[in-house]
Amino acid sequence: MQFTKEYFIQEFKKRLNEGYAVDIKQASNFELYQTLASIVRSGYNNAWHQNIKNNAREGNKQAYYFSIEFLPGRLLQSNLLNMGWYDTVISGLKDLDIDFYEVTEIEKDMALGNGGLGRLAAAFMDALASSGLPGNGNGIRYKYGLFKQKIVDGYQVELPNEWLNQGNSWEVRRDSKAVDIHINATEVSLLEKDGHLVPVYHGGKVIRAVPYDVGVVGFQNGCVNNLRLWDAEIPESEEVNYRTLDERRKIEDLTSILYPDDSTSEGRRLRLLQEYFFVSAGIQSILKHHKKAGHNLNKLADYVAIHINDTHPVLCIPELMRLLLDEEHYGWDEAWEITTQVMSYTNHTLMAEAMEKWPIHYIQELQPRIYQIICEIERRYVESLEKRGQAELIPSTRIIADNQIRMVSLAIIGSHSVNGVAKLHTELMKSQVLNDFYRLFPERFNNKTNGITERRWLQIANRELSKVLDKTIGKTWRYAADDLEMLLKYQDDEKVLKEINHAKYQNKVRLAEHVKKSNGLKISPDAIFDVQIKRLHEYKRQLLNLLRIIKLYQDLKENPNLDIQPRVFIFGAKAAPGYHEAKVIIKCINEVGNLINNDQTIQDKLKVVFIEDYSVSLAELIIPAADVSEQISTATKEASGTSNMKLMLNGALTVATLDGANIEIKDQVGDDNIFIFGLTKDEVTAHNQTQDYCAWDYYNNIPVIKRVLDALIDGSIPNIQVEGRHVFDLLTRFNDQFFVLADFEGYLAIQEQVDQAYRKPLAWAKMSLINIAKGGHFSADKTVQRYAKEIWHIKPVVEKDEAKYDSYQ
Ligand code: GL9
Repeated sequence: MQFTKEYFIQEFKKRLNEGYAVDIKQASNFELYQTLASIVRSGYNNAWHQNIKNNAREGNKQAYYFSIEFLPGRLLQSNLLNMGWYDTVISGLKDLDIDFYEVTEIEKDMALGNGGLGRLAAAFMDALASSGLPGNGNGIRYKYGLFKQKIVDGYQVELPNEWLNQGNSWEVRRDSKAVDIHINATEVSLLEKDGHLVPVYHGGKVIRAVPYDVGVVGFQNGCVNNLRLWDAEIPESEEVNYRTLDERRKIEDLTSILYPDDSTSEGRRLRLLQEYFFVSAGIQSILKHHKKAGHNLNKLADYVAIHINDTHPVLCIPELMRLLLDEEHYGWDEAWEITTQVMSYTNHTLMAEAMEKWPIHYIQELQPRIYQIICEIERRYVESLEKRGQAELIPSTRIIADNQIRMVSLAIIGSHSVNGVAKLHTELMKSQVLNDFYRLFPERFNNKTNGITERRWLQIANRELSKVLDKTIGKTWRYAADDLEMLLKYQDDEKVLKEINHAKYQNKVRLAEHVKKSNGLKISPDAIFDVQIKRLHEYKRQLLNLLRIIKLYQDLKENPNLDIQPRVFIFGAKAAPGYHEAKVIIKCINEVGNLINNDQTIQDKLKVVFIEDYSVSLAELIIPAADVSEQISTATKEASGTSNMKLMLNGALTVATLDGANIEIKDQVGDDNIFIFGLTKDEVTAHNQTQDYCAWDYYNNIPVIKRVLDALIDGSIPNIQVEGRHVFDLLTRFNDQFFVLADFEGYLAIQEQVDQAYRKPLAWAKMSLINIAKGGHFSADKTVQRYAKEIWHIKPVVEKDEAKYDSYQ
């Protein structure tokens, strides 16, 4: 049946009545949202079911993306868009006098991730389905998403994010697919059974993993893939072993919280248990499916590709080995061959402190058999290097060292592919941090530059610009992002340039309204909206931005008539709760903001806004309104970045260091349409090697630096006695690890260019247009297609066929 407006209206009324026994007039937004979601679900469930059956029947090879984080945000709008129902639904609701956008606000973000890494995993889910590729996600159904951030007296306060309180409309619990996991055995012994020696676990407990599946709807192609998130429960047979509430709670805790830290290694046993839990559940479920379809496990790699997203799921490797050896009775060599053919791994960061290492005894206590298997992998690996005459590479690449398991080593040794996430990152991986592995296994290393779901960031988030695009270049860009390049023809067309500026202006008005509500602060859409939105981390250098704000403020105090373009500095950033320095920086940003925002003498030339609780949904509001995109990490530190791509796609101009994917953005838009500054990777590497950097020299010899840093400790910024001193010390006494002072003057100079450029609206709009036009380059569709072809060897199984979502009911 065709999904028409009339049909939708009738169905909507019927379901609202059936579900809630209310009329539209009395219905709450929540009831309206639920009703709408139920119609959407019914619209894709059939395609979802067919997809599962087809893949099984045709024996299609499928990829499974194992990730401890998925950060999809809200799904209502993207599902509607992907089903081709968006306009029909908006118009139908309008007829019913319902404000669609108000209803969408009810949906809680699915925030099962910290930042770029989790968002990328969600983008890949969308892109796989949209490319008709059979690719599924495997992760954890956390009861609490990433913490809710409140700013109280300028400090970050973390509150629980109870996103599941009102249920999740998009998930389906699948009891029949549950699997059991044995943990904490105190001993493993070998027993003979049916002619095989099999390990028997003594002690410990069994946990049941129950999957909740979320349908991932492809863009107007009828392809619905599966995102499987596991929850932990107590199996009935084990209930007697969990007699107290406390004991039961321990199991519930297993999937309660998302680990809120992406860079350090604290509070860890639970995290390791989470890692093993979702890995074991996922692999068991894949093998069950494979066997049920009647395939031989010898042929696993013909049907299954397993992707290890960062090292968190690396136990995939010993877990698959365990199942093949112990349950399926393969010999070691055969099992190892299967495992390495199936596994591939992405590295997402080269920061030493983020490289996972686990104390041996943690793993031993968690699952002794897994530990035995890791030891055997290690033993054979060391032996093979000795045989190859490469014993000198053993210490740096071996898996077990200093009583710890190095997860990166295990990932590389047990996979056939290792990729980085931007050209520079992959190059650094090969030439520096993982160079010894590269020497051993050059053929495994490859680059896959990250991408973004352009449909969400343009068609959903930026409807104003989308309209301008439709009018100017037609609508093909909506499904072929490369067609955005057609815009280049209009780079000197004044009418189009003005329309682009006007769209931006409207988006800025919308953001200004939000800021008025959330921060009680009035900001002018005529000012430059200068945006830095990302996790708070020293290497991302929000501090560099802050120091410049202080400098501007000092200049204005000295000379109130200083001719600068009014600017609103907008920050959105969460700090890991245990990351003290990051929280100190948040406090400083807020207090500098208080000082500046309340100072009448500077005539609204500067404003500083910290938008609390940054999320995917807030990004959808902020990004379309940004004029300037701050991508100012210390060169070599940001593996790729992805907000840089979203912001350029929305026409913001990038102020950037030559780091991560910024370099590829520069290559796309050309030197004239981006503002580059700062130390290069070679200069940073040289400083690190020679240890010649001396922050005090910058402080002592460069007056502008001294003046700004002194403001942190001389009381001129109220309420940061402690925090200001801390930041001052980080930048001087602790020798400014991230070269903020070295890059400060270059940053001031480039920002002066930005200020000048903004004074010429048409020239600015032209640069903006070129950024939009080149944004199609970073589509996640293309990125996953490269993974599919070069790593997973999977093929599209669904061709574009819009009608499939319309065969409704
Ligand atoms: C990250 C990198 O730091 C980013 O540069 C990269 O764009 C993303 C996706 O590849 O991965 N690695 C990492 O641990 N995080 C990243 O964002 N951290 C978080 O997700 C919080």
